[in-house]
Amino acid sequence: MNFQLMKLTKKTRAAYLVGLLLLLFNMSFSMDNGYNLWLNYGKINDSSLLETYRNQLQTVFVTDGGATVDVIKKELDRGLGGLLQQEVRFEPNPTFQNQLIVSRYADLGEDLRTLVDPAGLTSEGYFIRSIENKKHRIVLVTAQTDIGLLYGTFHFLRILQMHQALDDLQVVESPKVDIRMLNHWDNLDRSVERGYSGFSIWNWHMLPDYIDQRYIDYARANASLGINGTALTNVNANGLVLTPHYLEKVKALADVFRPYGLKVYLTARFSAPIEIGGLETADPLDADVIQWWKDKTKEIYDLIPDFGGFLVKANSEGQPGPQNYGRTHLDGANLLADALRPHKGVVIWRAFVYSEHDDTDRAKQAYSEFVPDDGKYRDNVLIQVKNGPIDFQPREPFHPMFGAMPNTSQMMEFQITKEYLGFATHLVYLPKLFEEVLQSDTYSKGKGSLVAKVVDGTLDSKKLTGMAGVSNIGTDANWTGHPFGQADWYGFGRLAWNPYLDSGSIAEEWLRCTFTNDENFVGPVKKMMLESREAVVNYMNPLGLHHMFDTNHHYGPGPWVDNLSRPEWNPVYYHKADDEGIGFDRTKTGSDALSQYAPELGEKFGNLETCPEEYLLWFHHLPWDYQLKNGRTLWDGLGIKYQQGVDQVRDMIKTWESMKPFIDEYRHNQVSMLLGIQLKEAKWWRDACMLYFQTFSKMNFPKEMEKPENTLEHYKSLQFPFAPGIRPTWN
Ligand code: BDP
Repeated sequence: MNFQLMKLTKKTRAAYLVGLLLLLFNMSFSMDNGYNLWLNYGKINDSSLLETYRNQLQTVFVTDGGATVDVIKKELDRGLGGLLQQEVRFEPNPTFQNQLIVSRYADLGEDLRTLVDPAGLTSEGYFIRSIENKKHRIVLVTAQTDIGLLYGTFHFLRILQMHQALDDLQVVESPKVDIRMLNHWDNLDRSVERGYSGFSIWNWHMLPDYIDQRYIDYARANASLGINGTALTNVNANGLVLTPHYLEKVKALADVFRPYGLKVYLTARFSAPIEIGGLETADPLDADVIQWWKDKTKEIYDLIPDFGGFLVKANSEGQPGPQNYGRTHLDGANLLADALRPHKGVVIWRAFVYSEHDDTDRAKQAYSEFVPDDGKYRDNVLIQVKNGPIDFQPREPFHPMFGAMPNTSQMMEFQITKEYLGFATHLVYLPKLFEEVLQSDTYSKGKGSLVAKVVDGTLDSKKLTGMAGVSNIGTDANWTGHPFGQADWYGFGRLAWNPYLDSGSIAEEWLRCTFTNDENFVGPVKKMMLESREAVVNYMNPLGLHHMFDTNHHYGPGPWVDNLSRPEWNPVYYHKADDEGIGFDRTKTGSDALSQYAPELGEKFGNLETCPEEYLLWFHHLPWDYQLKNGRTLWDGLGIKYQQGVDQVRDMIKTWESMKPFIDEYRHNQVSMLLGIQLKEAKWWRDACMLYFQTFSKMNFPKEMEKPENTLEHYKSLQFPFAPGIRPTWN
């Protein structure tokens, strides 16, 4: 190549070089694989804005400090260097001349101190202020702690990413929730239960000596949102992670995460004292068992002094637990709480329990097991409750335990991975779903007792609060499989920081930071994201239907499945379609699950006049010719909703196709192909469900509905033994 160039004239050589550079530039433009997530510090193309920023941020001063301060400097170097496309000039001292100052509150000079009031800041909070100093400008980021400074730094960079003015910054932020964590359902063999974006990012085999760059970027991404905890392992736990061999590996991860404010948690298998401890029992009241957990916990803290604590799934779906010994969840949780207390750790005990030996409505079982013990749990126990009473469905009413345990710390559990919402194939913007749950009114202390207030603890003055999200992260180049899956991780983090944020603003932030600030892109794509959640409800589970997913892998429709060993694992248990009608009667005439809600809601949902149609078949079994509010029969209404879901995906495709000019070809193309699959699968859901329900209703499809593309027999015959995310064989 060089030799060839040598023979060309100077002019042609220059032309070749320019061509080559353009090609490289184009390639990088058209091949963004999404690895940088929303921390995309691409150059600001608006030249006047770039000039203004460059002028206002001529130098940077960062306070002295340890590892977290080093991280802050690195992030600023990367962020400002990328956005402003110039070398970042760090000054050893404040110059107060067009400078960014990042400094702990205690280190500020008197003149700056008077400008901020630290009283309102928690240890993780921060201020960002712009200050005029004679002819100069200062942007000040200050906090009580280094972690607060790190969070403030990320927020500041986001302001630049979103091209906002620096002239009048008055940001005061503190997280509203204490524990903001991801739950990885990752197994030690690197498979991920309900994971659709590759393998587990934890390379257990090569830890502790090999530190993958991904661990660092994972910590950066989480810190940029304020996520401060990560449970590394599956709730269907393997006791091996508590053995010295693995704890060394966990320590290596904890050491990487520490400067980013990210604490490590582990799932504790309740029978670990037997499996790895050599005891004969795991009875929570047995003296040897109590001692074993104390010793094990101490061993962990000797390695990881800031270890967060244990996350436990017990007596649920075959997992061992205190009930194996005739004890209760309370006994189990308090056992671990006592072991953790001297080290300031917490137990996060999951309320996702239901039993095949209990023939009451599955939706009622968790409440019945936990609520009577309200107030008896130790103060370092949090009960982690899924957002809805069944299981992460496209739509559920909020879980009745929210608001029903005023004297126990409760933690929200959302699922970020889309087990029941189209895997990593469908574009469904989950923060819209999270927002709906958080904004639901429990009425537990009268009107306005929002789930968000239970989560942030303000409703009952709780001392310890938390929100968890089941991770959608894997080894895929872009972390989440679907490029828009990143928005779910992002949105979860933002809502964990502040459960009152609105999902629209979050979508906008994410789009601007991830793709572009071009309004022609942000407006339509934000709209598409916000509508995508209702689309999936329509084409999968309209009008309050739920859990109609095919067996085990949960890929696609299986409303006909009725042969599984446990009744509540069969979709027929949930829709109860028969010749008379369809739906689960949870009123007094049925399972009476409604009585677990506040009386105001019991009345509202129980009365057909006032029950919102989106929960209709969740709470009622209704005849096929029941008349909906628009005058159409329930049967027609179902078909119309299914069709609407399909049409909404068509609209999404149309919107996305017109977005081509605004973003890189690579991600545009990825999303286009995925939307194509989403459309195919939306039709599959519509056709399979409507054909199956027609065997009961015996009515014609409404005229609005397109003709099914295949027969019911065809849909029933589909098998997917290797669908991703399948449950591994549990221990
Ligand atoms: C169910 C999943 C299963 C999980 C369980 C849980 O299918 O893989 O183990 O939730 O949350 O939805 O424990």
